[in-house]
Amino acid sequence: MKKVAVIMGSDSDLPVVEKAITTLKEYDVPIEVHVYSAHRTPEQAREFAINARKNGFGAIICAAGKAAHLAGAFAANTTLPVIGIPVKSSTLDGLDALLSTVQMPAGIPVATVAIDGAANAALIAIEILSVSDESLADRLQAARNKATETVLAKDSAVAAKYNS
Ligand code: RP5
Repeated sequence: MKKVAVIMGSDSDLPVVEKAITTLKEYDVPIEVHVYSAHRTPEQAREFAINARKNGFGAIICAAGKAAHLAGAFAANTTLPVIGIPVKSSTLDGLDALLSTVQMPAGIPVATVAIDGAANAALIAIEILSVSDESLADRLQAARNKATETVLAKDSAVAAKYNS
């Protein structure tokens, strides 16, 4: 199975990023986690991105806050899918990171999730790997089925309490 890279701009992003890590581990996806910054360690970030495909990665998750150009910088240096997590780490409540991450010009895409949306970032990466891995596809479907059952059980409970 291809690996997923989980990159964060600072270790201060880790409380948010941990949800992506735990989700990927739940699906037994091999991961590599790094702290690389587009502005503090630009050479290391570039080196990792350039070599990611030949090093066995299938997708790259990049989490960053403030003027968050980490995902864009990675996308500039690889044709692997890059998923951006805007992190709420500033006085602007993550809106700065959201706009910095999502507003990529045509040609260099970053698939951007919600502010602090680390679980969905992991799920998109898993969905990408599932295109060529049927057991992952089955596990994703099983999780969806379970979510449906959970909501239907809640519906029954609420309906039983309030409907006459
Ligand atoms: C961004 O700046 C990081 O991704 C982090 O969200 C934010 C603050 O970084 P630290 O000053 O906490 O290292 O580059």
